[in-house]
Parts: sequence; structure tokens; C-alpha cells
Amino acid sequence: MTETKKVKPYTHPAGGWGALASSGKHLLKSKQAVKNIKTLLDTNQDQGFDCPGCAWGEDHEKKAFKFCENGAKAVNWEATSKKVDPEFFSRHSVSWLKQQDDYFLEYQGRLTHPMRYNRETDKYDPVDWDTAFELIGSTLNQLDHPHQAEFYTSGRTSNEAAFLYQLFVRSFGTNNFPDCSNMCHEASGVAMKQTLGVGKGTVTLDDFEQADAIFIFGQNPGTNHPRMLDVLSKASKRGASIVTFNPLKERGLERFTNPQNPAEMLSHGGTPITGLYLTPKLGGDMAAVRGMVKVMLEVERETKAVFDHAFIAQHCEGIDDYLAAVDSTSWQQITDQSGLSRKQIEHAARIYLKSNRVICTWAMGLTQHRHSVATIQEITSLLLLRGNIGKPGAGACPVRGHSNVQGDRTMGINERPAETFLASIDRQFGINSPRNHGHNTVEAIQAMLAGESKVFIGMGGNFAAATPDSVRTEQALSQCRLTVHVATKLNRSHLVTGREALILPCLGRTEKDLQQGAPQKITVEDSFSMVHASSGHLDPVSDQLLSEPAIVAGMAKATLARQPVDWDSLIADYDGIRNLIEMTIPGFDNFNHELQYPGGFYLGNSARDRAWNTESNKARFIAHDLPESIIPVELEQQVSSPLFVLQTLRSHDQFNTTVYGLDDRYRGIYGQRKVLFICAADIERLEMKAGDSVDLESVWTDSISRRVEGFTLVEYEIPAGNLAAYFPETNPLVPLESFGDQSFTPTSKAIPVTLSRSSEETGIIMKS
Ligand SMILES: Nc1nc2c(c(=O)[nH]1)N[C@H]1C(S)=C(S)[C@@H](COP(=O)(O)OP(=O)(O)OC[C@H]3O[C@@H](n4cnc5c(=O)[nH]c(N)nc54)[C@H](O)[C@@H]3O)O[C@H]1N2
Ligand SMILES: Nc1nc2c(c(=O)[nH]1)N[C@H]1C(S)=C(S)[C@@H](COP(=O)(O)OP(=O)(O)OC[C@H]3O[C@@H](n4cnc5c(=O)[nH]c(N)nc54)[C@H](O)[C@@H]3O)O[C@H]1N2
Ligand SMILES: [Mo]
Repeated sequence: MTETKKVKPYTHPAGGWGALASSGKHLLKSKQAVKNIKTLLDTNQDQGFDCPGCAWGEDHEKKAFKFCENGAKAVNWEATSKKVDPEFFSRHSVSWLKQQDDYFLEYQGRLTHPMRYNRETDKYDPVDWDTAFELIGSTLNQLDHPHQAEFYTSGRTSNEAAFLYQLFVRSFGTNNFPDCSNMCHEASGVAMKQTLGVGKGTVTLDDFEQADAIFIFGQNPGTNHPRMLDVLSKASKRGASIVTFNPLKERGLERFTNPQNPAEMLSHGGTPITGLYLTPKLGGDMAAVRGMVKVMLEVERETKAVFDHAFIAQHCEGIDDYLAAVDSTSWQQITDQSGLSRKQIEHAARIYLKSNRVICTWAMGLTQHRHSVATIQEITSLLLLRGNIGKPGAGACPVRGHSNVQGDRTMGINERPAETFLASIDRQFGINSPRNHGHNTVEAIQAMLAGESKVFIGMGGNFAAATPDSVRTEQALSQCRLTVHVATKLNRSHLVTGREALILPCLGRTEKDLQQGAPQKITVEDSFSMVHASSGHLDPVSDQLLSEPAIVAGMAKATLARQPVDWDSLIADYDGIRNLIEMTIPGFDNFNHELQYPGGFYLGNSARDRAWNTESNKARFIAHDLPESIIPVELEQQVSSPLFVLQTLRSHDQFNTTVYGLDDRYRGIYGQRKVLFICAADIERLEMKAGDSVDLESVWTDSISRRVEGFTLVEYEIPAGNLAAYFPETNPLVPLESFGDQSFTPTSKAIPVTLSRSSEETGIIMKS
């Protein structure tokens, strides 16, 4: 890599020519630009494939381009002509590959053959599919009990593959379904299920056209959901208020130029997005929202005209306890914890009060804390007080990450499945699904570390890199008898081998899926509960690839003594899988038929209809005290040097653990990823200067050393005491035992760390 390291503040709106230039650069790097441009034109079109990027919804407008800069990178990344084939593996040992960084690994191209690890040569050798499936089947069947195996899912897996996967695993006998959701929006699901009776967002895309105000918490759509900026800029142009809570001033939330709008491209300055931009401290959102409610309560007591009394009387319970909790929270607590002034919070509250229809959106900035469930419930309370659930232009909108992470849950990828779901599949398939809870991601790692779980199977994803406490997670995986990864590209997880290890290459979204000569489509569900079809048009990169559903079928046939379905006929025609989904999961009536309609169909949302699937059949206010502190208080006493709270986040040139490039344009970072964002006052407090190199060490309640080294200090507008750095480089710092209450989500946005001067040189060029 020859890219120069540089820090140079970005002064333009998000999007615009920079986005076009960046997409272009990545297309050219793939060495098959023309083919990939054709592929891009297919993205999110009615007859094309679902963008493998994020889970934002699709609008119904007819237009030639329905992808964004980062969707372009995702497509381009998958549709490469470069190959990681048996010849590649014969050249490189696993030990050597392990020394390369994540960028190098994924850049090598697409996996083409099933491979089996050879311990003697420390290399992967080609293996035929049947042998691979037999190895899986025999290893699973040699376990003492089915709960000794972990079945991971990443959120790109289609509905069809996910449905078959959970059927296979439950027939085998366990609910051990750790998934990426456990590290992502788990807290949203847990929180909303308790308050609104549904674990999914209550809004549709149309609601954004009617909202009077949109409150955005802990989310960076300019990078992670670029198509959301289009929706936000339309809302801003028609006069809706947009309020952002984010410790960082993210450019996409300030100003945006739509690269697909010629008029905007030629004008200067872009569309302003956020009207009121508040920068709370990490983890300070619950306090900020509590403050807003405190302001509202004061006005309500004077005027009796703030709350939606009719809605509350008819639909809600728990308001008295909740308001008592609000009364007992002092302004001192609120301003200390949020880092915002009372005046700023009053400003946000006034905007909320004058708006009749309000949407709250959020992502990882809220979900990856200890008190995430409480924070999200504070937001649902805020919404309920003014009847902002179940009316047009209003509602709760957790913006999902992976393109089908929501669909995978709908299909039953859930370690804590509902009894109704299990009863339904048992009835349909004549199996006895296990009733005990399975392992989530944190519990799966703990079980493997303890030697209790001995087989790991990953349906996509990059478990070793995406999970917390990387050193211990790698140890956990390498202790297994067998590790299996179904994947499109080589990644770190494939190099952390169990006693036996397999890499099983699968078709990607952009590729044709032909079964017995007939093209198949798959389906996905977006953040707005819209289900639609996806079919790729490219020729597969190798004739050895199988589809994910076919790989599940192969594993099931080799494992189960009694088959719950005729796998071969389901794989021959995926319509059959969809018929089974229709028979077992509510909302999929006439599934195959409904898919003919452009844009797919809406699964429905009970809270949107003001039907509450909670224990009491009411929407619930749940009263929580503010957390005592964002990180455990006792840690303060453990260290003598300043204790910081670190958030780990995404750069503009990555998709989770997949690093496309080394730039983070909107934050002014070029050619590097090992940077640490820190404010000027903290740099001074440390008696260091911008550009210095530091090592980071976690402070935790155990004696395990967790360190990463050689990060460059970048002076940034960020609250004092808070830091930011990229994931996955910082995952070794996240203690496995530091997770959210009730959600078990690793606290990737609140890691207690100290800094020390590093001996590593940075070689950085600072420009201003
Ligand atoms: N291009 C691209 N697109 C993606 C992804 C990707 O990696 N690349 N990943 C996909 C996935 S799986 C997901 S889950 C989503 C993630 O989408 P995001 O949640 O936008 O992703 P992060 O980079 O983790 O950004 C977190 C944002 O929250 C802010 N934040 C952090 N802590 C706090 C806090 O305590 N309070 C508040 N108010 N803000 C906070 C950060 O400053 C940052 O702006 O994106 C999806 N889309
Ligand atoms: N510190 C820290 N850690 C985090 C986060 C954070 O913000 N901070 N975010 C968390 C979040 S929100 C998430 S969602 C997780 C993500 O965790 P994962 O979903 O496990 O990770 P990804 O990086 O998305 O997985 C990338 C790999 O998926 C494979 N892949 C890509 N497309 C396909 C496909 O179509 N089929 C199959 N079978 N494989 C495919 C490729 O081999 C690629 O290497 O990470 C979490 N980890
Ligand atoms: Mo995610």
C-alpha cells in the first residue's frame, strides 16, 4: 500500500463530487469497471438485486440510480474478478496470512473452492463438498449434546437461507444462535418489545415525508446509511425540524449534496440537514431525553396541553411511576451526565413540543452501551407522551445495519425464540424444538472459552474480528474441534482455525443463482419491514460455489438422522421454501405471489396499528433511574492517569470488518486507520501534541491485559474525556464481560481506557 497518511479537515457538504470521485476510484481498482457499472445499475431495481450494503428502505420512484457511494463500494467489492483459489492457498500458509491486515485479506478476491485446513502443512487444501458436509455431520453427531455447537449468522443471509438454517439447527436440537444482531440492534428489540410490544421500527419511509420533526440519535447516516440523507434533505427542504444528538459533528448530518441530483451538484453549499446539533457526552442521551421530558412536564403542569391525554388514557400504562422518576432526576444529574446545558436541552424540548408528528431514529450510538435498553425506553416514553406512535409521520425508527439483519430475526434466527414460533415450526415439521434459551454472541464466546462448546459454524460474517476481546475470542475459536465459515471473501476468522477447519464459498447477492437450470431469487426485509425479492445477474466467480440455502441443505442432510423436509426439492425451487415460510410465520400470506409487486410487500407492525403485544396489552412507560455512571464507577479508583471513555466506530471506507480503503473523507483522515480522535484540552492535559503516537489500554475489573498500540492522536471536536477510534482495530480493547443490561451487547461505544506514549512512529502528515 502506498497511500500517504494525511489529516486534512473536510470542508464540503457530504455527498457531492467527492462521493462520485470515490465510487469511481473504487470501481477502477476492481479491474472490471464497465461490468461493475452495469451491475450497479441493477442495484435495488425491481428486477435486480438488493444492495448488500445497509438496511435502509427503497423508495418507489423510478430512477436509473438507486445506489449510494457506499453501496457502490459494497457491490464493487463483491463483484471483483480477483480470486482466492486453491493456487492462492498453496502459496500462503495460514500463519503468514494471519500476519496480514484485514484490508489485505479481503482485497485478495473471491473465495472459489471449498477448503479444508491441513494442520501439518499449515495450509488450506481443496476439499469436495460431500467430504466437507460429512466432516460437519460426523463432528456434530459426536458431540455429547447439541448445545455444544454454536451456529452464528451475519445479517446478509437471505430469508430463505435463514429459515432453512434455523430449521436445521432446531431439528439438530439447539437454540445456540449467536448473531450479529447481538452486537448491533439487540437493545432496540429488547427495549421496544417491552414498551411497544414489537421489536421493530414503527415507521415506514412515507412517514419521513410527513414528520414535523426528526430526532436523530447516535447515528452517522452520511457514511452508514447514505440513502437516508436523501430523505432527510427532502424533509429539511420542506421545513421539517431536524435535531441531532451526536458527540461528533458528522458532516452528513450537517450538509448534504445529492450526487444523483444534477441541479444540486452544480450549486454550492449543499442542503443544510440538522437545525439543532447537540453534542452530548458518550452515553449521555438518556439524560438528555430525561431533561426534555422534564421541560415538557413543567409546561404540562401549567397548561395541561402538552401530553396526549386521550392516547395515554386509552393505550398506555405506567405513566405515574415514569413521571415520578422524571421528577426525582435533578438537573444537575442531567447536565453532568449529558454534558449538555439546560438551555440546549430546553431548545430541543421546545422543538419537540411544537411538532405534532415526530420520528426518533437511532443506531449504534445508542445500542452499544450498558444502559442501552433504558435509553431506548426513555425514547419510547418521549414518543408515547405525545401519542407519537401509530400516527402518520411519527414513530420509533431503529435504523438497522446489515441488509437482512431484520429478516433473519423474522425467520427465527433468535437464541430466545418465542414459544408461538417454536410451536408453529414443531407443528409444521414434526420436530421437537428445544425450549431452553440458546447462547447469544457473548455467551457463545464464553462457552467456547470454557471448552463447553466445541463446534463453531458461521453463516457469513467475520466472528473473530467483529466480536469483543479479540485475543480471547481467537483463543475460544481455536480451542474448537471444528470451525466452519460460509463466506464470499477471505477474512481473519478463517485463519483462526479449530482442530479441523473449513471455508465454504457461497454465491454473493450480485450473482446468478441457478438451480437445475432455473434462476432463483431470494428475499430480504429492510428497516421498514418491507420484504422484497433480490436476484443477481452476474455469472458466479467460480462453478464450485453453492448458494447459502444449498449449503444449509448439505449440512442438514449430512447431520440429521430424520429429515424434517425434502431438502433437494426445496433447493431445486426456492418458491417451495417460501411456501414453508408462509405456512409458519405470520405476515407472509401469498408470499410468492406478493413478490411480483415492485417494492415488495409490507409485513405490518402491530404498534403502528396501536395494538400492543405486551403482557398487559398496553403501551408501557418503564421508569428507570439514570445510570450512576457510563462506565463502572469503581474503575476510577483503579488508575492514576486520566480515564477516558472510548467509542469504536466506522470509517467511510469500510463495511464493518471489511476495509475497502484507508480514507475517512468526511472526518479528514487519509491513508490510515490507526488514529485516535481526541479534543485539544485532553491532548494538553496529557502533555502531548496532535500527531503523537499512543498506546491504549483498557481498564477493567479483571487482571487481563487488553492493549492496542501505535495510534496517532488527531485533534478533533469531541467532548472532553471522550475518544473515538475505528472498529475492528480496537476490538481487542472491549472486555467480553462489558455488555448491555438485558441486551448482552458488547459496550463498543463506552470502553474505559488510559493512554500512554507509544514507541511506534506515526509518519503522519498534518494539514489544516
Ligand atoms: N458504509 C457502511 N455502511 C454501513 C456499515 C458500515 O460499516 N459501512 N455498517 C452497517 C451496520 S451493521 C450498522 S449496525 C450500521 C451502523 O451505523 P452507525 O450506528 O451510524 O455506525 P457507527 O459508525 O458505529 O456510528 C455511530 C455514530 O454514533 C455516534 N455515537 C457514538 N456513541 C454515541 C453516544 O453515546 N451518543 C450519541 N448520541 N451518539 C453516539 C458516533 O459519533 C457515530 O456518529 O451501519 C450499516 N451500514
Ligand atoms: N468494536 C466494535 N465492534 C463491533 C461494532 C462496533 O461498532 N464496534 N459493530 C457491531 C455490529 S453493529 C455488527 S452488525 C457486527 C458485524 O459482524 P459480522 O456480520 O460478523 O461482520 P462483517 O464484517 O459484516 O462480515 C464480513 C464478512 O462477511 C462475508 N460475507 C459478505 N457477504 C456475504 C454473503 O453474501 N454471504 C456470506 N455467507 N458471507 C458473506 C465475507 O466473507 C466478509 O468477510 O460487528 C459488531 N462489532
Ligand atoms: Mo450492525
